[in-house]
Amino acid sequence: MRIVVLAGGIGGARFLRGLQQAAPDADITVIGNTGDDIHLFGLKVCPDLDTVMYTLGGGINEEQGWGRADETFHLKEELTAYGAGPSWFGLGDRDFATHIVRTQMLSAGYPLSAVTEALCDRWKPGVRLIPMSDDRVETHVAVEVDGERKAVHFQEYWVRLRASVDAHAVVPVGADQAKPAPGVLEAIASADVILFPPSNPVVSIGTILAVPGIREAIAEAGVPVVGLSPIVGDAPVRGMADKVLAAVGVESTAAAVAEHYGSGLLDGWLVDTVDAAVVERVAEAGIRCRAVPLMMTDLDATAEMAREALTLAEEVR
Ligand code: GDP
Ligand code: FO1
Ligand code: CA
Repeated sequence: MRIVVLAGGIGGARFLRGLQQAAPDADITVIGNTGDDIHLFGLKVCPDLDTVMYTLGGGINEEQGWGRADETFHLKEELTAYGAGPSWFGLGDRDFATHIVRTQMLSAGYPLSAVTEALCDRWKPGVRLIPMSDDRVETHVAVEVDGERKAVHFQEYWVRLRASVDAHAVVPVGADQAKPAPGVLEAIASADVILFPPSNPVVSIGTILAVPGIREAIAEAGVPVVGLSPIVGDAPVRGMADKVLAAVGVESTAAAVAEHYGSGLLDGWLVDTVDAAVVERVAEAGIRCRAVPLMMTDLDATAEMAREALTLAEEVR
């Protein structure tokens, strides 16, 4: 079975581990979000691609969910001593090596998709990980600070500001001109099932869908498209997704997120058992819906979520 998964960082990566356990023989292609990417100290950092690669490859800091295990921060301390910022973004020594190799290869002319493949040669994530695009896309967030309206990089909004100010707009800068990376449309066209893990609907999956051609390819693939809600009990399980959902006019509920994707894209939607009351509302929107436990507390619970998603996919096929 060929499964395509659109993934952000932590939510996507953790779900993928469960999917690998639930469907060990499946051929899984992951289309990764690159809107979170940022250039720091002359290096290209791809947080969501790295989170997937490290999580599936056994190198992730499990508690934190991003960055490397057994990490040290000597380089960051030295940079800070020179006054070279930003100091609010925690790049560790081991992680720096990834960004150095990536930047070196990009400078030599390799596209990001080829670089990601090369990095995965080391980590062996057990999936084919493709960035959504080889072209530069950078999510910016329009905010108002001290009465002044300005746009900041997504990482500045998320990590430095901790989404503490309201987001007025979320813009995937460059997306309208970006092309899907090689292999993306082919993987979608030959998929047996397409899954939206419980990733951020706006700045992870929304950004991937903003690359011209990807949304259309999914809608036209003619195979089941099933998503899992990242919103449980009217709040994100983790992080500040509610702030960016508000920016695009979507309430933070499992039903509203399903309606936001819409029946033109989604065939099936899983909500958590605490949200069982919305199953009917989602069904009325033309999306087959079921309430099952959606907390990725451990690998077995996550694998069960993946099994439920694949079962729902069979029902809508
Ligand atoms: P990021 O790029 O690291 O922010 O990760 P993603 O975009 O892939 O996923 C972020 C989303 O994962 C957040 O909105 C969380 O609500 C969601 N999430 C995290 N853990 C869980 C979980 O155990 N269950 C569900 N349903 N969602 C989760
Ligand atoms: N998240 C943080 O909250 N603080 C950090 O200092 C931070 C550093 C960082 C470095 C490398 C990397 O791959 C990810 C990092 N993240 C950090 C996570 C990342 O920015 C976020 O998880 C996502 O992009 C939010 O969607
Ligand atoms: Ca992210």
